[in-house]
Amino acid sequence: MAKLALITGILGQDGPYLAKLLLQKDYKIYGMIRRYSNPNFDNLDYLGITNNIEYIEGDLTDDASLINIIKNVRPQEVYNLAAQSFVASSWEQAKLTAEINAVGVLNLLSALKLFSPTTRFYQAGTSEMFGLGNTNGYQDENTPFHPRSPYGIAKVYAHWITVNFREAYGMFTSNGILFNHESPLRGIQFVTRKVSNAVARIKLGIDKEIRLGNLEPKRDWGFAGDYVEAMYQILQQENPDDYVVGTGENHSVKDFVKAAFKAAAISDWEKYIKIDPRFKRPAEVLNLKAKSDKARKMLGWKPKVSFEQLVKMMVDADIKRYEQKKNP
Ligand code: NAP
Ligand code: F7E
Repeated sequence: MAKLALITGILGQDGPYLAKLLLQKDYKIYGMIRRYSNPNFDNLDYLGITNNIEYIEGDLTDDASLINIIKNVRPQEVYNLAAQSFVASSWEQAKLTAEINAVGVLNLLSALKLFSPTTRFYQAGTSEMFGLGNTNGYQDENTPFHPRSPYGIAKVYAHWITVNFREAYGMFTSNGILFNHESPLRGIQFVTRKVSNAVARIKLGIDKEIRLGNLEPKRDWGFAGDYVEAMYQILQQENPDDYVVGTGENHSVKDFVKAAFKAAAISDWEKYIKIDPRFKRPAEVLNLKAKSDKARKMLGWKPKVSFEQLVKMMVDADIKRYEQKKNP
């Protein structure tokens, strides 16, 4: 019998990569989507798996919809990837961010406790929970949280409520604390995709500049396709637990920009960059770098795609998209 997995956030970046991995392992996948007048299946289409998933309507903020799904599907594994995931918007829509990213997780866990308490649950935690917290320049499972945005704060609640359901009710509930991971499927607002898309447009003569905020923050950027392997492994362990997942290397936004122009063989990158205060944040996270020794040891996980390969993959994919549009 195929294992049943429910993925929330199936239309985002990570959902399609995870679904593809689980399909290769012969899972039956239920993908939860919100009601939209025009749902966007582009990322699933990109990976060629749109028709291999059973879609089910639900919203993390609507607890009755979650109860219905859990009662009807009774999945063996739930991967909770749904979130308002854009940090910058979390200041503009702080309450909504808390309702989805914090209370939404409680809603889903409560539905599981009532109707499927043996289901294994993965919570999509984030390095944004660390914020200013660090231990000698890196973050691991023992580093204190000091979030800097409504997004990070809501995710800290989600982290601890996931731990609490494990401790209070003995449920298999685990947190992956994942550092930034990117891909050609990344949302266009995030800095990596914003840059790869803009570089492609500059390369093809469509645009002449990129408007960015702070170029100094450093992120530990990896490839999303590698990170979904860690999510899967976290739910295959004997016991539930929490894991930091990242490459252990970090680069500034400026480094990413330089690498993207290099990947497109464009020199003098500086002339294309305009600093625009609209893209600066009220509170910034300047330095994120993972120490993933536990994940490497317990999950056997390690990243396969390097920083340079990731940047090139994203720039090449965006150039290809524009070239295909010109020659349909
Ligand atoms: P993403 O591309 O923004 O996808 C998030 C998905 O959540 C979207 O498909 C969105 O649906 C869905 N969603 C939003 N609000 C919802 C609600 N109220 N009910 C149901 N679904 C809802 O994010 P991602 O990059 O794939 O990340 C996946 C998860 O990992 C997120 O929880 C994110 O916070 C976390 N995370 C990401 C990273 C990273 O670097 N990518 C790192 C650490 C943690 P629509 O398509 O309808 O908008
Ligand atoms: O910003 C700086 C910005 O929006 C990265 C989410 O997946 O990863 C992501 O959050 C850095 C920040 O990602 C622009 O100030 C400069 O320092 O790509 P980002 P993020 O905020 O790191 C974590 C792990 C998550 O969990 C989140 O869900 O880049 N930056 N100029 C800019 N950022 C954007 N977006 N746009 C700019 O123009």
